[in-house]
Amino acid sequence: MSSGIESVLTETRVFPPFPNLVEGAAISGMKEYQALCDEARQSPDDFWGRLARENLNWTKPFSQVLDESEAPFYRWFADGEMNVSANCLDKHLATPTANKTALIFEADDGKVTSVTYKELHARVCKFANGLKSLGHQAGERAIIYLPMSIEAVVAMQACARLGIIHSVVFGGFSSKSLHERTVDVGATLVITADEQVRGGKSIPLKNAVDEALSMGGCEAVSHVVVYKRTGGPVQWNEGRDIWMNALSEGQSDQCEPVSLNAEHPLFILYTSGSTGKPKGVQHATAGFLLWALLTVKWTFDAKDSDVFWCTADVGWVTGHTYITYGPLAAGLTQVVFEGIPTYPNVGRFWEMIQRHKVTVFYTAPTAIRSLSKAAEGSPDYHPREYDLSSLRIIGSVGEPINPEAWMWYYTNVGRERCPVLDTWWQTETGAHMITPLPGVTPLKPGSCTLPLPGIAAAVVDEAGEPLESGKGGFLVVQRPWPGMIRTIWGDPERFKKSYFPSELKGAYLAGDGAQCDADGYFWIMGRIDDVLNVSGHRLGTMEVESALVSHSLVAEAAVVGRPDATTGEAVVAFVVLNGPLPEGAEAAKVAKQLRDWVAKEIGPIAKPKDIRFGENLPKTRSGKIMRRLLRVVAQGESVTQDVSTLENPAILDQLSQAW
Ligand code: 6R9
Repeated sequence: MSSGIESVLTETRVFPPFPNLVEGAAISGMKEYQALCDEARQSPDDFWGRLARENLNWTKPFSQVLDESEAPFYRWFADGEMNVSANCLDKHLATPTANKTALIFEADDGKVTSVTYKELHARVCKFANGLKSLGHQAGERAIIYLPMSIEAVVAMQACARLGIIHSVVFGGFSSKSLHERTVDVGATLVITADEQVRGGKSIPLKNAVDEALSMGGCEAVSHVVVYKRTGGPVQWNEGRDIWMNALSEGQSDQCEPVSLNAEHPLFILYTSGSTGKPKGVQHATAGFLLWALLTVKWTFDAKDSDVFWCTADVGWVTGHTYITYGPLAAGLTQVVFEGIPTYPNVGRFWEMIQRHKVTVFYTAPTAIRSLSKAAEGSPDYHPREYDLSSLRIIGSVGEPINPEAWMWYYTNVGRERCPVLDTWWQTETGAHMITPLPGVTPLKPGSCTLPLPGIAAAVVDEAGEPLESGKGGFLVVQRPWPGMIRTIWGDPERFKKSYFPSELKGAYLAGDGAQCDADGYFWIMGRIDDVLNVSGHRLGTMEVESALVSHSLVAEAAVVGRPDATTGEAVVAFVVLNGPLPEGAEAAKVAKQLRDWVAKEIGPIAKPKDIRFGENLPKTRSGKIMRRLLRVVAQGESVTQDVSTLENPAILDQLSQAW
């Protein structure tokens, strides 16, 4: 299956919307979509103000929609007050939704537990009261390092209820990454579990927290709350550590949601940028929830009868927007999944869709590509062996989906009767930005199609000038929107420089390359910066390089991406050792050592697939590493470009051997 850009650019198939999904859709038909786009363009304040009043419950109404006085530090609904948790839970209590299932949790071993909205509300209140009893309050920061569980949703919602700003760290990140984030965010509270379980294996989490907190700089952390997931062994720090169930036990199931300013930070989520240090993307209370809820309604055309399943982890933004917040605000029943798609077999996803009668399924291209490959080899677990008739919409997120994977998904999972929604968005955008709508958009495999109403997306050149169709350039958003990033935690200058460079005339720079076709459809071409996308996870090349050079054996390292048929991109590292050039078994041994080191420093997702050793790296005479050439070498191709500016052209041969 090719994942190259060539197949995207020659794509001509078009799939019109299914009539049964047009009728009664939240946005029904191209005319209605156009009318909303026009309303947003002509009077954006009225448009967003109306939607904010219609969709959110306010404890204090706002009088101004958008405050641009400190642009690009935009403020939305800034004198209004509300509470996100009240808008996800309390608002349903007086309606029939109170007794509806909110979460169907399926654990790694297949065990299913569910909670209604009323029960979830009670659990969130009890836990919030527990946190209050420890003295935690609005404005503090909590690190959440939990496996997928009902408890993860409870922890996030409880923080939101009290105005504690959460920063979720993916359970696959190392103690070193956890430490870095705990220090940067200035956490006073950590919520974790004894262990997590993936594919039948237990992996410690509490140990990693203990390790992170012992690295120094985390003295502000006064409590570590531990969810007992497996009962595995943990060290106990009396006075600091407390079991999650013990904390909730005996607490009242009523906890008044704190009325918070619309701009109060709801969460900080770290994501990779083009330097070694991840960025703490800060989102605001009201604007984020509005955008999360609206996109659940618009993109997924949410119906009361839906069973929604987003397969992401709450450690990523997709899990924030489309597990913890959006679907609950919309009152949906949703599936929350702990395991991996290949355990106990590669039919796990299809079996779960069948078991829970999932109607809206949202996953990542990397999962689709690996499951399509697996299904061809294990016909018993092919999606055609399962009853997937409950599905009405299937979505994709995280990276470009190549037309071949799109067609496989459309044919085998959607059975040619469900639209594939290729949703383009980012941690920074809060929720979907460019995506098909089931009741509106003719689909073209490989294109994320058209921007949502209110989203002024465009493709521009270096000077910020719009490009004509067919020309590749920078993807930008020319007007602010409520769900946008507010700043980088603790680094407003970096926020301005990364996202609002002065040449672009005030537009938001997404960091992706794109082009529009003659129908105005967007085709995303991947990152324009030094950010890789491995299995839908963002990874800075600099982050991996810093991890490598921090190893005592390594003198210098350069990391590039290489297209990969399953993971989208793979990490290839070029390494110069302090000692002599290793060969044979010695090279294989050092390569393994370095891979394990990267896993320990950042997390297993950052492990280089190939490591290449050289006595030096290809450099220009001024000493710049020629990454362009390294990308060619990484793909196993011979360099045909002009290498006359290279100081040391012979080095390219040395670097072609993969370990
Ligand atoms: C939601 C999420 C964002 C980056 C983004 C882009 C890539 C995401 C995509 C896509 C093409 C899509 N990306 N969705 N590229 N088509 N439908 O993934 O957030 O982890 O911040 O990654 O992912 O490169 O810039 P995040």
